[in-house]
Amino acid sequence: MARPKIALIGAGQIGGTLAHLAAMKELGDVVLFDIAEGTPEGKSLDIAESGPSEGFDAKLKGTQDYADIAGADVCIVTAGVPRKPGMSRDDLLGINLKVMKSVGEGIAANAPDAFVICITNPLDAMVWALQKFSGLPANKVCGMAGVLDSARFRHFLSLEFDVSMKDVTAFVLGGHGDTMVPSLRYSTVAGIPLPDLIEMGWTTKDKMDAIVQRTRDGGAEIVGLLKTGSAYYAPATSAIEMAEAYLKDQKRVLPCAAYCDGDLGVRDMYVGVPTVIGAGGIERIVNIKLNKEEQEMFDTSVKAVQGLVEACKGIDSSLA
Ligand code: A3D
Repeated sequence: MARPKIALIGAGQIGGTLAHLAAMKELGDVVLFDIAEGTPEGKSLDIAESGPSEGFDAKLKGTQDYADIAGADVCIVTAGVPRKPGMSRDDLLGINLKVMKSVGEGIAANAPDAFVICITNPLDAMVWALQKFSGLPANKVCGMAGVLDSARFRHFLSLEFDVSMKDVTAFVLGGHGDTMVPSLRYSTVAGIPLPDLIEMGWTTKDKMDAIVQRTRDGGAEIVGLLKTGSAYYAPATSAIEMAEAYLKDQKRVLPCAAYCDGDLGVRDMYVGVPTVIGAGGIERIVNIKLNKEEQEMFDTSVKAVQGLVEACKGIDSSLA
């Protein structure tokens, strides 16, 4: 059986890391696409030359030609610009919307059967626009944010409790922005919900609130440290987790930006919700019950995403 084909649209910091991870995990052959001449070719060759030492079997190709992504099983989109210190994700909207139009057309023409994972910010609005521009079925187009935001939350919780990150589960819902909703009730250590751990004296509500805020600011914390761009190792790892769930039909339960049309009360929008990812793409949205406080936070987050979607419609009339 032929190896799966993974197309990475954007060969910058995240794109290069995605290519390295996909090859090392032998998820398939990798095509790295970018408009910057030489970058995808150079990164592909460099990663291919790590193959003999690592011992993986995967072909890598760098290109500026969309024809090379033909028949891709998975497309992961990072094309666009990242933020710099002082910028919010929303400041990227105008420029990255134009990029989504060309990427959507390129995918529609060459890889219409692919499972598409968008990472470009502002995430929830960009994945919404990418699905519209590409015309691919909504269950085959999703955005990576929840896995990363939850991983950040899990990491901080594991430090607080001094336990393995493997035993910490967490859910972050809503839009991938300052209003995201890290849920205490649905986050656990080995199945014990965080509110119970507060009652057990393992931690305090104040400490949990501080960790929730650090999670919300997780992207900005790294932008502030790097100064020249945004995070890329953990974002790439998170998207690879989603791609692997699709390629291996793992039926993983992962939070991601999925198309909601009535789910959790959201209409015609992409927003972070728990999903099941398998060979059918986004196979199911898990319609969890939110309490009053969570629902208010979720609604605020959805409103923020709605504002960005309306801004997209204002910029590109074909989306209206
Ligand atoms: P960067 O290293 O700048 O790579 C972006 C690449 O896109 C560059 O190589 C560009 O040449 C290329 N590019 C620009 N326009 C096009 C185009 N029209 N077609 C093809 N390629 C193009 O950025 P990065 O890899 O650090 O980040 C990529 C995106 O991911 C940014 O928008 C970030 O804001 C976003 N990001 C999202 C998350 C989430 O959790 C959602 C996390 C981190 C970064």
